[in-house]
Amino acid sequence: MPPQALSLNLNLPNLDGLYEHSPWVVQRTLAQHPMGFATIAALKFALAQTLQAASKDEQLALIRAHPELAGKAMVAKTLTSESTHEQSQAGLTHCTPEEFAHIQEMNARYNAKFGWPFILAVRGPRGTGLSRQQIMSTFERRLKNSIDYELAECLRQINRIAEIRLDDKFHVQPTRGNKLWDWHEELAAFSEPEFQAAGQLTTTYLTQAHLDCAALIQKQMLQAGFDEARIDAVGNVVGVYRSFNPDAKTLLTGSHYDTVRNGGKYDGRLGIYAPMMCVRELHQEQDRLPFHLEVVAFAEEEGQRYAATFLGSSALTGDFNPSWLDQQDAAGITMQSAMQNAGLPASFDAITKLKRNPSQYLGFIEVHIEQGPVLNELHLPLGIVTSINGSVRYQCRVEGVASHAGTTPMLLRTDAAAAAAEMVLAVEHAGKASGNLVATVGQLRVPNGSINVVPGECQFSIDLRAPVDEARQTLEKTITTALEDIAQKRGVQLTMNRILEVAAAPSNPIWQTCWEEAVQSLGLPIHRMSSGAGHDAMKLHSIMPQAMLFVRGENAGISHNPLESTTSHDMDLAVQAFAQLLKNVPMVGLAN
Ligand code: HGY
Ligand code: MN
Ligand code: MN
Repeated sequence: MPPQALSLNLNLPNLDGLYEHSPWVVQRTLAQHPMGFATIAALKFALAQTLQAASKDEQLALIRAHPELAGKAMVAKTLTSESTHEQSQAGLTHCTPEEFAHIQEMNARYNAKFGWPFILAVRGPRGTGLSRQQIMSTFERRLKNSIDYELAECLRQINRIAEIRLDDKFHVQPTRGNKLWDWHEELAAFSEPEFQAAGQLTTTYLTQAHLDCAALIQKQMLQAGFDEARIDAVGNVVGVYRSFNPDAKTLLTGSHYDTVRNGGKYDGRLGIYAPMMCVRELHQEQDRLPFHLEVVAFAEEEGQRYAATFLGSSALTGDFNPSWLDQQDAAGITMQSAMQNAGLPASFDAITKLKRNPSQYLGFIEVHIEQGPVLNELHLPLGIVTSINGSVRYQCRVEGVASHAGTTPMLLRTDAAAAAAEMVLAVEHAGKASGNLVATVGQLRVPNGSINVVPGECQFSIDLRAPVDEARQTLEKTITTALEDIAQKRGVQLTMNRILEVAAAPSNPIWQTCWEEAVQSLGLPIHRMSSGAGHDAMKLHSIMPQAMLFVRGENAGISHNPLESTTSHDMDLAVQAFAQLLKNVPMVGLAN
């Protein structure tokens, strides 16, 4: 089905003041698009492209046209009306003397290092304004960046400032994205105690924080108008919005709500909330789809508490490994007892009943933050996933001989940690030599190590990823051979326990096209890209067609990090794309 041609009839308001003291950005953009624009998103992307294509001198002149935060222009009251509004809304006109002095000092350091003023969209990713504390901590953090990174980040911030100013000019608000933002904030309130105390987000499988998340998502689903929302035998939260046709097939969607330790608020969760928002709107309009919509908040994808990655989606595909029930966490608690404590059946028999019958499903679609820098660099809010890289994970153990650090001569040692260190570098070297594959040692520890003992044991993890399985298998062979040679040379014992292997998952062409047409309907270009991160979609891939939509991340797309972020505008566009896809499904004959 060819995407319907969009009419380029967006009525433009006065766009003066969009880019600080720099009308050329708007003028050049309008001159390059004499036919006009279909949507505000299309206009924003064109403006960002003008900035991207401008000369470095023009980019620097634009950056230097911006006032410092709480700087001389504010004191002298010579800010533009837009900047006055923005800086006062962020409370920068009410700094304490200490805050004012701290900001001045940072302005001086920043200018000395970069040669231009620090630029930050102080109205923030939600559009309601960052606190002074958030502004100052961002300022300190960005002072550590490289020149090139900061130049790109300042241009990103300038586009973000323009994006929010456009809302004012068009009298629009990203209402869906704002609501999604608030849902994420509510969910992020639950974190495991020691992390909560440090202001960090960690919700690993079946901890109290994790159970609180499940209960909240279930409540939010019912409030949004789902016909049912239940917690299943592995802790997935399953919401169903039934079709007007009781015999219809089901479209499956969702993502995970568990997090890595000290993780971000949007990894997984955006893929739950975007479809939930669509159901909320369908329900408000008393509208029903020609297919059932099943939204699953998967209980476990990250494999943090137990080495049972994709546990939630594995239950749906019939891949739940019964041996996982006997796995112990760091405190020696088995998964089965954690399930019992959570009031779950805790039996393999009950879990096997969760397997979905693929013949009743149209497919699986997932929205996820990109977790990388690509969309950020392209100034694109949405991307189309063409394939999810396959991955393999190992837990490795090196056994040497513990001995006295003071009396054991260097040449008589069998040092497990030194051997592991050489192995870690071998993993890195093989990854670098592989081209576009990645190899990571994310965990490295000397169990019960002492400062005055030559380590007798050292444990580390390995995570390998590749878009093509054969390439990953070659890298795997290279690495295992290299590590065995090191073990041999050093006289240590190496055990490598493979704990995960997931094949690369190419997107289903029809569902990928559904995403592409949905994105095009927003007036945005299509950018196709593979996923370096693993997702639940790669598990569902084994039993039904799947395709994913990526959403741009803030802070150059950083993820598995508290800096992980997106904006309410980008989340709003993800919801719009999802809603459009739901409309397109019947047209591509998938809903019969
Ligand atoms: O590791 C991954 O790619 C995913 O975030 N679990
Ligand atoms: Mn993740
Ligand atoms: Mn994820």
